[in-house]
Amino acid sequence: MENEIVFSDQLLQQIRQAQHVVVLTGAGISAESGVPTFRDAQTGLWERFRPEELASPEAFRRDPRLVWEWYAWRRELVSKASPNAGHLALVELEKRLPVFTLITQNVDGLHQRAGSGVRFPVIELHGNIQRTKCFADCQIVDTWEEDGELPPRCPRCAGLLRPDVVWFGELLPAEALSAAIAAAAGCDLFLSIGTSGLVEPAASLPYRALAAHIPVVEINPHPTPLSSLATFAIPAPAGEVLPALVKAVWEV
Ligand code: BV8
Repeated sequence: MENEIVFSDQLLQQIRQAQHVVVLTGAGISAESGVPTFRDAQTGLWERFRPEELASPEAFRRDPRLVWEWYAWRRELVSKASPNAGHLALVELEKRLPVFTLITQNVDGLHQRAGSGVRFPVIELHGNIQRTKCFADCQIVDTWEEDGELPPRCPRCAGLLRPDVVWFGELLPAEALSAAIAAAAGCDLFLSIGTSGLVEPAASLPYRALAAHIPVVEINPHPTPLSSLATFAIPAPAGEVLPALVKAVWEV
């Protein structure tokens, strides 16, 4: 078969023998679902903004309506997207491995829609765009009055509503981050998939695995700062690599 991906026997053996595999995903795993990554040019009316200019409390304070509408556009985009073969292969890994920890930087919820999180909860480091919270008291809000004003107001305190995501300059959820750090340093194999590795503290996770002498696999069609340090670097799309990897390991 042309372009068949060949994996090293060492990698296949390591997965077969692993008790605990950790996967960190970034926007690249959702690229094949049609969800633009952060490094892709913003499309349409958002092309004149950089994500970092919109994904921050300062941007929200400066122009809450603009930020709310950016997230509404992304929510719409994500709701029309479907999990791809890469997401589904990670569901297989969760089913087949003794222990599996999926850590995601993505806020699109596609891992859960694919079926991840049944045996082990998905660790969402940066929140989830489908959840909304009050900017004033940070409490999650499920329903609110739509009176045409954007952003809508919190039904409890009339504060502005915002997406339940971690913005630049905001702390990550402490429990999620400490679980991710513990998993990265305590597993047998760490896979970094579809991330440019530029945003901290998520970007430090593969290096924590390397520091603990845990083999690290990178799956990314483009080089990143991790590529030269990873134990295995597979320069190909996740939607192709991951199903082929599951097939090669379990000969399904
Ligand atoms: C924090 C949610 C403590 C929102 C996101 C100065 C001032 C303040 C802070 C900082 C500072 N300097 C540094 C910082 C820390 C800052 C940071 O890291 N900044 C960067 C830009 C330098 N981090 C923070 O602020 C974090 N909080 O540190 O708190 C603190 C507090 C105050 C002051 C200081 C410190 C919070 C970071 C979280 C931000 N929120 N998302 C939203 O989504 O709207 S981050 C967002 O961007 C994503 O969640 C993701 O994490 C990141 C994008 O990264 P990737 O997922 O890797 O996506 P990217 O597009 O970059 O890359 C895609 C990759 O996929 C590419 O490599 C591509 O080749 C590959 N690819 C493409 N197709 C495929 C593929 N791979 C596989 N298959 C394919 N088919």
